[in-house]
Amino acid sequence: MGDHPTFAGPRTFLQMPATLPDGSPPEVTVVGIPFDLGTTNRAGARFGPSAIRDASLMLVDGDHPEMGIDPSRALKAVDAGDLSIVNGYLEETLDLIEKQVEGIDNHLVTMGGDHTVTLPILRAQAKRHGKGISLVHFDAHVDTWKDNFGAPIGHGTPFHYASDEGLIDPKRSVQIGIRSPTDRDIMSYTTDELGFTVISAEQVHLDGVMKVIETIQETVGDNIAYLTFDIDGIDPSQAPGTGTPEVGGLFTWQALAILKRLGGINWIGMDMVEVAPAYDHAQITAFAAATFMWTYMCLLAQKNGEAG
Ligand SMILES: [Mn+2]
Repeated sequence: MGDHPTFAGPRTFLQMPATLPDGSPPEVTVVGIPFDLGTTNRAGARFGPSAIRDASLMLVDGDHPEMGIDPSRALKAVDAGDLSIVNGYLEETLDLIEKQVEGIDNHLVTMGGDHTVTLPILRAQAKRHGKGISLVHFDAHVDTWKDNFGAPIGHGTPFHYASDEGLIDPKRSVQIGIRSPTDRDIMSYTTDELGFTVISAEQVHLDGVMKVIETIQETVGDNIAYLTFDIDGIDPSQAPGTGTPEVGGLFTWQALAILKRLGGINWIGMDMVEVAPAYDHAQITAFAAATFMWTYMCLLAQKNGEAG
């Protein structure tokens, strides 16, 4: 237990500092991305970073109950604030995000923003780690559309471009929670042409989380992997604060049970997108988002062998 209650103290993610007190380089950098120009329905994910930071304060007073780790203590981790954006300009902002991510040479976890932001992050990650990254993708939507209602780019298109540019290897990538209305040609493009393994939300419910974990582990194998978590993968009853909610989604316990068991994967980064606090109730969406990030950071700490 820390030296102050959870409602007091700095309002950064897990109350982490912007730089480490001893001046040493961090192992993990968390940043916010206040951006939502790529949304197709309800905007508001620009406020995701601040909502997730606030909600994360519930997670600073102890170790993960099963993993036995407090990641903000076990890792050399910082919350470096928000990335800069070019307000009102989508493509310029994506270029600027890519440049800023390129400047971060440790493990990057981002929060907030709509799903468009994953594309420049993957471009920067591919420059650093190499192309053909495995994607582990929680979402209600496949996000492989070739355009965004006539615009070339938006939050429904990142994995079309990421596949097209070879940043990710769809044949070693998994989408979990898919259930939105989607034209059949886009579904067959996603599964048959690109080769994504798609696990619908209903399949998660019917098959159970252990089967899902197995499929993810088999598909990704020992490849480098990136976790992209769209909060609308979770059911709107548990994550209403998002722009494009779809009923029948994952419950938070299912996503947590899956995530917690993916420590064997060779992770290179994570984003937590599409949290739009204006549609949230009692912060439940932000609590879910913060807890997924916290759990991911526990996986990283576990890998470092720094339990406790
Ligand atoms: Mn998405």
